[in-house]
Amino acid sequence: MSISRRVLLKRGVLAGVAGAVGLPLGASSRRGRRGRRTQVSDSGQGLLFGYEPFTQELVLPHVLARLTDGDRLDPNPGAYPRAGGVGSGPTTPTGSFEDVSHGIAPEFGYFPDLNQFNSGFSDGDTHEAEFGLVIEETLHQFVPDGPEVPIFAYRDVTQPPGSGTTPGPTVVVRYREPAVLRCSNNLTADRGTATDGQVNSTGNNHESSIHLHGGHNPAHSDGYPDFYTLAGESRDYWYTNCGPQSTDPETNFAPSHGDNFDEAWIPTTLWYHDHAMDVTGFNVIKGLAGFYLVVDEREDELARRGVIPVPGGSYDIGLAFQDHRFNADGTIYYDFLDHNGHIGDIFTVNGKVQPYFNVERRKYRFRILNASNARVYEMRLSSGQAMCVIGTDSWLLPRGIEVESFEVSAGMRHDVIIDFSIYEDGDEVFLENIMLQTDGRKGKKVDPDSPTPLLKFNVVGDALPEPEVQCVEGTTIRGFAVDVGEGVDDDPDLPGQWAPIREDEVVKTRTFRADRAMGAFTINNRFFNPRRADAVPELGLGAERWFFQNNAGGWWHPMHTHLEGHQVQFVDGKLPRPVRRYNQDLTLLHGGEKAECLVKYRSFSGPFVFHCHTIEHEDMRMMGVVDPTAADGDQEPFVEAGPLDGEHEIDPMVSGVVPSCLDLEHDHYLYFDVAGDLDRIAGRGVGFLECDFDMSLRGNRGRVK
Ligand SMILES: [Cu+2]
Repeated sequence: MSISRRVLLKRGVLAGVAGAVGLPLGASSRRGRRGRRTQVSDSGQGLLFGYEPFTQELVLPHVLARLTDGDRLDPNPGAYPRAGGVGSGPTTPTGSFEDVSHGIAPEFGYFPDLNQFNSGFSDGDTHEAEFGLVIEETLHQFVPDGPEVPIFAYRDVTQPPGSGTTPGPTVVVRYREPAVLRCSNNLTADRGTATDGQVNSTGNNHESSIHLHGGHNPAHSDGYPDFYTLAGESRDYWYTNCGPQSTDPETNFAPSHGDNFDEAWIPTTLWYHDHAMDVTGFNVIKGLAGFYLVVDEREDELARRGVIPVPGGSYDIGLAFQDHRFNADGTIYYDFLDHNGHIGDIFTVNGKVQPYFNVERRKYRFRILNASNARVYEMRLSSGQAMCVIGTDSWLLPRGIEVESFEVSAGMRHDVIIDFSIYEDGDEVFLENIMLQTDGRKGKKVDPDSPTPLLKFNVVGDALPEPEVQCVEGTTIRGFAVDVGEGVDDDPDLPGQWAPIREDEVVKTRTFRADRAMGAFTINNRFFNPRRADAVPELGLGAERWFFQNNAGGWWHPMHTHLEGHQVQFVDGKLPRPVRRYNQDLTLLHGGEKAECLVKYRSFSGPFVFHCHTIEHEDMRMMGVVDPTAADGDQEPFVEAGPLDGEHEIDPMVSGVVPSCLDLEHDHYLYFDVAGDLDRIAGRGVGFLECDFDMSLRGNRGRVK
């Protein structure tokens, strides 16, 4: 399957052919109106299966098991790099296996004080938790009594083959509790067929690369698009579960602990999903996504005080929204040639078509994730009741903000409190979408009169004697570390206050234009090239001002930054919506918009990507590479940088690999090195090598490396 897009890229793009057009969408967004019996799919190929909306219950993903004594990862993920020792920074490869230390990045040396537990769980206290995920094909029912549909799923390694789910198991960790997650790709090759009872209908080897969206992790744990976990192999991902190293004493607000971490960026609601080059859209729509929650002391305390429900408890619910199309045989429809973006007419929540959820008459927290490939939702409650937003993307807000609706583009999260105590026993409320959209280009318009209900809440039971969750508009969540005109945190002893990136920290300005060429998508008129850095910030030096500009009105582009989130200052000179004025890792550019963002690159050298999160745009090359690099001291601060300032080639030795490690890694089905990746990619015939994508054929813009 992955070949289609590549063949198309080589033929269509390079020949200057505009993107092919997929099958027309037969259904409007009005399909599936509540209360009516509906044929929920046609996907342009005839009616498929009947389903009465809101007759199946919402399914909650289970929590991924922590591996404990007796079933720990084998082989051991490793320890600190030996050559430099703890705290010494990156090491020079010495030629021994220990240089790489499976699962533990060489860059770990930058993070001597990261682990707040240091329990002795691992050698050198490199990590405090181990997890295992298997990528496999499983059968899934989107509707009761419906066809059993092959999907790609993440499976808890402690569970039997074939039990993978979409979304995958939810990972729950503590702040500053580093973890190793070993991902094994059973799609399919040797492993897929070797596992008893495994469903395996694809016949193809599928590459994967897990990205922890919102995580602050070393480059080779970040899910770089071609740092693959190939079929039949495994990769260790070392997750810091920490914020960035602080570079500024004014915003390093750490009253109680965490001496040198920027607690304004303690992450909360993350998600993991596939990010493999060219095939991310296919892998995600097939099911490869899951929640990843980081809990810190402030959240604990907020729960103790009854401000929010207990994190991860019965009233803290993850909701992953997708839109699907299905083929006539019930399988998932995906058109590799629809470069506008995959749009479906079947709406799922946590992998089930239009489910219901029974709620008590109390406040709930919902972590709403747009896991769709290209759809933009404007979410609201059918009752007109406001929701209290307490977080956007990976971070909690300083204070609760009530809204009647919110816009959520592909990849975004909104963390909201909904109060069901105002309803009576037996009431029904729908979470619904009022953004009309018929293709992947963009939303057509917000139409309050044409809602598509996505999830039904059945309110049941008696009213509670008094509210046990207090959060309302204005309630302090993270609080403000400094007074930005809204006061300061009234509870400064709690960690993790929000702080702005300040103008006087800005040392460089870059502009990234989202545009289009030869039927594919570009940034600054260039296609993604995993071996070319498009921006090279000095690691840990101040902040940068990044303009994301949508050059045309035909497509919307939600721009996503890896490693670090950003703070939007203005969109076309105006303040963004109130809920999107703090920390976020996605900024949606509507037609023609220009967003001014401040961002810092800290802790880890690259390469990392930034890209459009409409996944088909991303797969069609709308990505750039940012490679934060240790300052060499000779760059002038406060300069207006060209957009391609510092462009350079990615060093194939960037992750500290040494060639003699490769055989050992191969024997253990473990690898995460750039050079090894390239060898394997070449051997397997996957991925784009430089020669596959001859930029000189583009003709008119030069700058060819
Ligand atoms: Cu886009």
